[in-house]
Amino acid sequence: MSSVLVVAGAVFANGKLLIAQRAYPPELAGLWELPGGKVESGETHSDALVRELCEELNVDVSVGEPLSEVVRPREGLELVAIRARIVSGEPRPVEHRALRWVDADDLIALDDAGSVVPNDRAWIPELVADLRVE
Ligand code: DCM
Repeated sequence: MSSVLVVAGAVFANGKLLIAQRAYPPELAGLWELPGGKVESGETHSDALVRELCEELNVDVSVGEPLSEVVRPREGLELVAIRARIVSGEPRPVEHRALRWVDADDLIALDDAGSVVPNDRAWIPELVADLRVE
């Protein structure tokens, strides 16, 4: 069985992190995530992230270091988050309901409120640590 690999972008700018509110499926709609999507065959993680953030946010990004936590919610699904910075464009929610720039306290509050996509919760400590030094 081939497994699905998802890359998600931790986009930082001006001391904040960009998060996106899902519009679908119904069980995830309204929850916040790091934007991204599936790596297609022949793509590197970096290629896939650049493509996904162009499609979803209409921005060009430069790709940095991955977060250390790799999320494996079930057999055959793996999610990797990679730090990125916007090189050109102003992000807009092409596929999401909304976008938001958050600081560490905002992110913790959203998580405490149960408003973060379950798969992405494992990244919060590392994202908060990054935001504290941004
Ligand atoms: N996904 C996730 N967290 C993210 C991005 C994606 O859990 N930050 C999951 C949701 C879907 C799959 O990855 O199961 C593919 O994402 P999408 O529907 O956005 O293409």
